[in-house]
Amino acid sequence: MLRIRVTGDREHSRIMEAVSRSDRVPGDESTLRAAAPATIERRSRLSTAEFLERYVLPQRPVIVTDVTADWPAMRRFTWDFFRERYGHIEKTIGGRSYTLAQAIDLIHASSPGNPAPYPFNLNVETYFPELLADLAPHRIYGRLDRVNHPLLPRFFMRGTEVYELFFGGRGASFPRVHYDALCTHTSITQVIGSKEFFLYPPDQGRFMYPSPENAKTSQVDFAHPDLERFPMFAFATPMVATVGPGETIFFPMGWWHATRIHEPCLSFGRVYLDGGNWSRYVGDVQAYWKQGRNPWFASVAGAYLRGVGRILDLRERLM
Ligand SMILES: O=C(O)CCC(=O)C(=O)O
Ligand SMILES: [Fe+2]
Repeated sequence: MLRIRVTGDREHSRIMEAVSRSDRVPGDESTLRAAAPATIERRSRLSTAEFLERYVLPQRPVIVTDVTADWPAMRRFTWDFFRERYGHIEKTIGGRSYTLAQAIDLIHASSPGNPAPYPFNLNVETYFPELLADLAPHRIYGRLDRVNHPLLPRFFMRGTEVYELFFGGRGASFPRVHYDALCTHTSITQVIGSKEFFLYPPDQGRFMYPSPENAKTSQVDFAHPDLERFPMFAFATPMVATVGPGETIFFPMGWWHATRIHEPCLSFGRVYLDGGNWSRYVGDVQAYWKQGRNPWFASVAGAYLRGVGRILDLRERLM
């Protein structure tokens, strides 16, 4: 997680200019050009069958506008609600510690020239488990809610957060294009304000210059791409969408993404597992435990999770 400063629309135009240059590449290089960006569909009153068939199975992103129709959070969650009840919670960003109350003040004063620290993200189960009931019911990206299945104790999700709240202000950005840890599918719901998303399909990983420390994170500074150092990034072609209050964006495993914020913004993120990302997830869990120098547990966990995967596949086939 990193923090950058964004200087607004000028930078956006630079990115877009770089992107449009990819349309003018002659000769052989034209094969590098990414497919023309489709728009992300916006749907409501979507049946489970259509959701699975049109978005989950083919691993296409979608914005669903009515997941939150019955969420108490949409009425209850205000800046004052968090300032009064949870203002004391502290988080360190960029080496400095802020309380949530301070962050909320900074969020309201935030501007592209002086953005509030971001991401100010807090794990819901750790800091406010009592709020999960306000952030429900969910639409599950998959047939079963595998992340919460009794066969999958929470420690198998170590290496990611399952439920998170993100507090951000105008001009802030999630700066590094990345795809999510443990190869999860992800949804982000706007509870207050809107957020702009830049999504790149998995095959555009070849333009991303993954960092040597973390292959899921691009080295390119998204808001100020250094195209001399990272020329292929000019070929990356994002799908861009602004997700508004009450809307939820779902994006599948492996989709690279970054965000920009244009107004005080509170988002709720959560992750999903299903048959489509299970084997990548199991590989990542093993890598996580190996990195923690626990190779014995890594192989036991791998064998266990592969077995769980087979049981859940079967269970889902019978649904
Ligand atoms: O909501 C955002 O700003 C992006 C969050 C994100 O991509 C992440 O936490 O992995
Ligand atoms: Fe992410």
